[in-house]
Amino acid sequence: MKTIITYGTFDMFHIGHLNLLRQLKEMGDKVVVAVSTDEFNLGKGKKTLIPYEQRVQIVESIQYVDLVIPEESWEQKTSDVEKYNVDVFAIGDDWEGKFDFLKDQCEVIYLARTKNISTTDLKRSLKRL
Ligand code: C2G
Repeated sequence: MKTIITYGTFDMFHIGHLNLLRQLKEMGDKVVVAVSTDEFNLGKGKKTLIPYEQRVQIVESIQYVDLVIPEESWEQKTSDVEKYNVDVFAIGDDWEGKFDFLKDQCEVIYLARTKNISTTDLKRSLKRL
């Protein structure tokens, strides 16, 4: 049983998020997704549009996802990898190199982001409507 974990806000869920989660399911058997809480996001300087509970429900309904947990701190990744017997940590390459410290515990993979879509762009487009 190969377990993959990833972390993210998944605000205004879009094809970039779906492409990432699909790739994770193709890589392993169990996909664990840590969804950033609203409070944690404020710490990232990100104001989420869609509240945490709704973002959890949306991610939980994605066929590629097996388990959703809260992301509440930067530090939890190390203990999550142990707690969920994670084989692979994967995230988009906008984070390239940032989580290499996990290489002592599991494989670390940075996946190419989907081009021409981001929550930031979606918010900007909405403002122009
Ligand atoms: N993503 C992608 N392509 C896009 C947009 C996003 O592949 N066009 C990926 C990101 O690289 C990330 C995931 O989708 O792996 C979730 O993106 P965000 O919700 O923007 O995640 P972020 O706020 O960067 O949170 O501890 C890590 C952080 O919680 C990551």
